[in-house]
Amino acid sequence: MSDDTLPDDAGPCVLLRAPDGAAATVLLHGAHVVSWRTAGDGLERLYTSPKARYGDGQAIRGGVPVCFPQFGDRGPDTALAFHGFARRRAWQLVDQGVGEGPDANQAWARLRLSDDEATRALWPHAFQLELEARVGGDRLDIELSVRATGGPLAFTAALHTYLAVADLPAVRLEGLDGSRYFDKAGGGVEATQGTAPIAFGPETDRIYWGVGERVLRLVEPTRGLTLAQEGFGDTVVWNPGAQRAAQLADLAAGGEARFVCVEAAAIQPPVTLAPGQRWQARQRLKAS
Ligand code: TA6
Repeated sequence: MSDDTLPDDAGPCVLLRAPDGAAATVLLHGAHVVSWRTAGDGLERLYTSPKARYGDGQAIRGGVPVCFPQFGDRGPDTALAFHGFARRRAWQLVDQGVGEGPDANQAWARLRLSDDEATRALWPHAFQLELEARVGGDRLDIELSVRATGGPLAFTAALHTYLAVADLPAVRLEGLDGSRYFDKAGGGVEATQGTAPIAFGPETDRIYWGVGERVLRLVEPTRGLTLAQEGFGDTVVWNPGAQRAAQLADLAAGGEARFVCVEAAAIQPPVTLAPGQRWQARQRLKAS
């Protein structure tokens, strides 16, 4: 998906174009990054479902959903929607530019979601959430920050990144060996990852605890991708497999073979902020 293939109901978006041709598309709805193309090969590196639903209140299947103020149903308030409300709401564009900041070759945009009457009805807290996306060369960096603008805050959060893959059976995820994980698809048990890279088949749905700043590698026969995270302690790995995918109305037939979610997450412990305090965390993707 790119700006010229976005459906009309996707709403307003920000187009990021770096001087070297790398590009990304960020919807104001959910501050949702729906497309990332690297410089040179112009290959789409994110998966966004052709059957994704857009518009007010929708959660888009694919791209980079922002989960806040809870990841899944693991959060401060179990009455909140699965993965929270941030991905379902319209954000504001604060600023965008090219060639400033830490990398002069990157195009960037910063979007913001602040509490309002509707969010306070769901979650009675004052907050300011910001997402900054930076694209250039073979890289996409996404930073999420949260400021407690009223009282103290407690939340969980994630960047639920859908990485495009050519052929799921040939994909391997390296770098999580020895990590403890919660195996949701495997019956809700805790386990330890062995030395073999992760392969995909039936549903994989795992939260790897305390991954911290370990660098992960998504390996395919003809391409690869390096993932790093800062400030996010946990990593979630999800692919629905064929059986679960068949129950997801916003996924096209065979769609599960086109992506793997590798998500930078802050789940355990939840993030706690004192009034006025700010938390920030990043996911950095580098294609090869
Ligand atoms: O991150 C993995 C997960 O929490 C899975 O349990 C799975 O349900 C997935 O997210 C997708 O959730 P969604 O609400 O977007 O359908």
